[in-house]
Amino acid sequence: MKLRSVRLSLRFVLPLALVLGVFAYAVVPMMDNLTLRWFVRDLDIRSRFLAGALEEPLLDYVQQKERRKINQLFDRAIQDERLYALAFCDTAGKLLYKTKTYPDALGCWHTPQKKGEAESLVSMPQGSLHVAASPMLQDGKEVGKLILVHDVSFIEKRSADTKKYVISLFALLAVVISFITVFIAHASLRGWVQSLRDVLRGDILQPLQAPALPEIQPVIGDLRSLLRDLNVERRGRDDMSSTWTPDTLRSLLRNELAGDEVLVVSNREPYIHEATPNGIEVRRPASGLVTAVEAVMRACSGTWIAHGSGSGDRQTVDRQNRVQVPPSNPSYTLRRVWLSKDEEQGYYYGFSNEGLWPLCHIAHVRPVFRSSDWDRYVAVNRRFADAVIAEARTDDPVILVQDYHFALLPRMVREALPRATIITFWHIPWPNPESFGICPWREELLEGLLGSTILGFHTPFHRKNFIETVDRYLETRIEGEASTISYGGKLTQVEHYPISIAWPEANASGIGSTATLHADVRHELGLGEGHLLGVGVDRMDYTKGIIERLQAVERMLELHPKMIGRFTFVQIAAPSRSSLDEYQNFEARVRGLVQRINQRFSNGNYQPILLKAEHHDQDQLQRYYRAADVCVVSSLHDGMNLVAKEFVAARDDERGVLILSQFTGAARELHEALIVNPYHIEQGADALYRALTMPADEQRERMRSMRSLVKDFNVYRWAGRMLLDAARLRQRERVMTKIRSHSRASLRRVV
Ligand code: GDG
Repeated sequence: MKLRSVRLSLRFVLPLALVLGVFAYAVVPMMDNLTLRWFVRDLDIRSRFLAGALEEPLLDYVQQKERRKINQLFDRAIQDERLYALAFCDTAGKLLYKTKTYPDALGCWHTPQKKGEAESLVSMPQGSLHVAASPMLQDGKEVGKLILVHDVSFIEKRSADTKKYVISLFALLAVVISFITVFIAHASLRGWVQSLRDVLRGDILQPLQAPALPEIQPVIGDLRSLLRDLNVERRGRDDMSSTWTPDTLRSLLRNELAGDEVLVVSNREPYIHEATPNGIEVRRPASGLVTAVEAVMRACSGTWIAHGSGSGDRQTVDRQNRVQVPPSNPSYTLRRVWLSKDEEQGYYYGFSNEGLWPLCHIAHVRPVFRSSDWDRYVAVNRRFADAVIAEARTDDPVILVQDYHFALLPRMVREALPRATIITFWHIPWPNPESFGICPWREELLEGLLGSTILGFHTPFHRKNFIETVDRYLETRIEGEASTISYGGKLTQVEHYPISIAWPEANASGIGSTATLHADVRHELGLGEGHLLGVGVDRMDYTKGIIERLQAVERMLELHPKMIGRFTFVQIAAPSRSSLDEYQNFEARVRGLVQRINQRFSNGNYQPILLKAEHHDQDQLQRYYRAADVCVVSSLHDGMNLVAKEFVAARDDERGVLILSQFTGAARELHEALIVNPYHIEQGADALYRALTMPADEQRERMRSMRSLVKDFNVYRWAGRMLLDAARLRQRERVMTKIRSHSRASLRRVV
């Protein structure tokens, strides 16, 4: 790398040095000539001055013919280091007096016809001399001339010195210019490369904290669309079909998986029946996993096995603990598993949410691991594995295992159903090997997961972390290129499948047009029609960056006081894991912060933050998404984040701005969101202000691009890609089984 830079620099430095060299070659003689002329002119003046000074005593002595005194006068005069010799001639041209140093060859020096300073120079064996003759006048009449000879060797010396200095100066100049230019070129190149890298990574914050270089701006749009096309093309090749719908998924199951049965296992159930004074009510949980997998199950039928957590759940199941869902239009079976309070406490709250959840998210909350929780985790994984095995009607079902609650289940099921295709999807980030190493049962968890046929993560980064973790803690064979891990003779394919949502059908929401919603929602909140509205939708969870988001709102109001009274932020925070201390403390902090900010900026009825810490139904969420000017997703760490995609999908008016944390999986796809580092409060505040003042055209352009991506890369494609990969592996497995049984049969015949 260094050698390359040196070579690149030389490619620039050498031509520059050459140009400057040629320049110096032409300039130096010119300079030489010029300085010579200056010196000659100086000597001419000097000679005239000396002649003037000597004239009076000299003429006196000449008149008195005082040869001795004349010699003394001349000798004193040539004490001057540059005056080399003197002579006096009469008007007849006879040399009367001279110093010993005077060259005879000069005689009475006849000034050349064409007078020029350079012509007063003569070359003598003793060196170059400057000769000047000054007429000596007495009473206005010329009585002779004084010839002054100067030694000019010092001029040659100075000229040589000048030459040396000029050449050195040019050389130095060449070096300095080269270095400055090379340095600037390198710095700009690095800036360019960094900007391009940011675009490729999707980290482009422009023009927030780290704006892309202005020179590169025009390239960014092209680059993005090129990347998008590349992505579409690459994924399109894999997916067979470019538009994925429930029908595509159904036909995939029919054609590629021969109608094989599909079983889903997750902790959270898609429909919770609650016993209320008004009878049994159905509730949809606030869960990204449920949002995604439910859409797939509606398309595929099959059985979903989950924890029956609702107070009315037992009353709604049959004797096999099954109920057909969705209640309004049953299309698949929900099989409930019951857990005791103890089991739920240890497996769900304890090991899963006090241990694995903080372990996998970088949110600076320390994981807690207790042996008793681990025991419950093992036992509940066993309970669910047994339920899966019991539900399977064939020996090779397709089983979709969801999330970190069931890391041990894949191996447990594999032992009972070796031919099953087990697809495990890890919905949260996977940490680096050091972080994961904190878990006292790390080897067991990894072994459990490697019971899967396919193991999926949202991003290539999480997949890489997983492979490195396995490499660190287990003896396995890893094929990096194929992304497979071979453990105990079984192969697991590790892939990334970015999850998404079901694209809403046109006019399916039935909640009215964006224009009417805009006014209605503001009216319900007691806000004026033109009031600016921001929204955040999350579970009340410390990984979602709710505190940082509220701090950004506060900072924005500080920096732009004109927004006070004009802007309100609605934070919807569905209760989650609220029996855990960490979550209770977090909620108390959120409430305290909201109160403080509201006290600071409230005015009459105006409050800048409206905290709605309760569960909302999907229609209510859609209303907020569609009425808001900006949606803020500021997770400190998030596997994907579906709220970002839901907001984009809801905006069929192509308006509204998405502010998205760079630490979400979604930020790798939604490049046209305003990407922020949620820890940087000023950056969040700037993004908020920028979103609220963004021109409609820019909103439309960004929104249109994100909508086309989410529409194409929907949840059916997510499931479809995993099922296609599973189908390919099953196909291969079948061929291998046939080959094996053929070769066994041939062997038997031979024996
Ligand atoms: C995990 C990963 C990954 C929210 N409040 C209510 C409500 N919600 C819905 C939203 C959205 C979902 O919950 C939240 O999804 P996220 O993706 O943000 O987050 P997690 O629940 O943490 O999910 C995450 C996801 O799994 C999928 O793989 O994206 O990274 O952490 O759909 O609309 N839904 C209802 N009422 C609410 O009050 N009905």
